[in-house]
Amino acid sequence: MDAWIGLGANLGERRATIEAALDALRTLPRTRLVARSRLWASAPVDAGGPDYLNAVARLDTLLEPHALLTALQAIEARFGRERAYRNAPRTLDLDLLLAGDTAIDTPSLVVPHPRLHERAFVLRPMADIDADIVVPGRGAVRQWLAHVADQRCVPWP
Ligand code: PH2
Ligand code: MG
Ligand code: MG
Repeated sequence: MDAWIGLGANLGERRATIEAALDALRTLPRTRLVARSRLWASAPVDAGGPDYLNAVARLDTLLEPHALLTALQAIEARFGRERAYRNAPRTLDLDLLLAGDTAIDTPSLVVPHPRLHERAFVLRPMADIDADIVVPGRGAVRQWLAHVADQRCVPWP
């Protein structure tokens, strides 16, 4: 399965956390990290607190989506993720954005991520890897980029 993961952090040592989380993704069982984006600095969307660093990783995995989600949550916990309230500032957020061309709608997991096509901090890193990737039901990432041009989200050196 071609799985896309969004990474975000807006508390603590953001860059070190994202890089360590990418290493954690590399060590998942039956999984290969195929590509990663640059780091992007972004203003919080629908949330408060400090600016985020965001990135996206593309995995080739034999894990099924719910098993992958469980593995992502274990990595978040390892990096001290707390869930104080919805969209609270966080040390690490790992979101399953796409799981191949499948659509999943369960209480614990909705894929494609329902807001990914509205968010520059997801679309721009995805476009680093492949702007022609199709979000099932939405179309290619490339065509959504223009809709989020007003969102502050810049490459982080
Ligand atoms: N994540 C959110 C809410 N808002 N804003 C930015 N810039 N980056 C994020 O990763 C982010 C957000 C919920 O997970
Ligand atoms: Mg998120
Ligand atoms: Mg999340």
